[in-house]
Amino acid sequence: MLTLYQFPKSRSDSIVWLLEELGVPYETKSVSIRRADGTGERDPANPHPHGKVPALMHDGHLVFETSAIMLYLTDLFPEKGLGPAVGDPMRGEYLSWLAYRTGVIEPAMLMRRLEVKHVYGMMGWAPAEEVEEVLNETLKDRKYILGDTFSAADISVGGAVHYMMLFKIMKETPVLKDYAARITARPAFKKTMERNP
Ligand SMILES: N[C@@H](CCC(=O)N[C@@H](CS)C(=O)NCC(=O)O)C(=O)O
Repeated sequence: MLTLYQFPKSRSDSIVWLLEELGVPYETKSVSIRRADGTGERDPANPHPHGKVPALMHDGHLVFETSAIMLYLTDLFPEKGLGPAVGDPMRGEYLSWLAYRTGVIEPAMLMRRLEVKHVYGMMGWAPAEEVEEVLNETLKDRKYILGDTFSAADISVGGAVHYMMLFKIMKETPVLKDYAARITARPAFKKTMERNP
């Protein structure tokens, strides 16, 4: 059994979206988390080592960190075609974009929001403007982040693009707007929004 520890309208929605895309049986357990406004607290029922969401339990084994959970699930259900398998020429790009969401996009955009100055050679990510440039350049001739085929990397990167434009942290451009509209029009995204309104 797959059990997702979640909190509505948080990063765990990406995993709900992926599970809906996969169309596999799963259960969710809603837990409390610490919030930016100082409310909320760690939930002893949450197995995540930092009390964060998402956390996934699969037959008694814990998986945490959004990118790891996404890779775990697309590898677990290769027949669903939501992530290139080992040996596929697109596997490397797939892993890169999965890692890029949490390792580059998120820190760059949060630093912009918090007005923290970027320091090259020290920070393991690029400044927000450079990240926007890379995303716009990559997506200008591509329907999805890997090309013509939708994958979990679109939930990862595209989900971040969608929410960060919505919250005005990322600059809206026609390329990114079209991309976000394309992926959020998917039935699995709509189902996720219905589950966690
Ligand atoms: N790097 C983690 C980040 C997870 C995370 O920070 N989740 C937030 C919700 S969006 C959370 O649980 N915050 C509560 C806390 O920091 O204790 C991942 O990608 O899974």
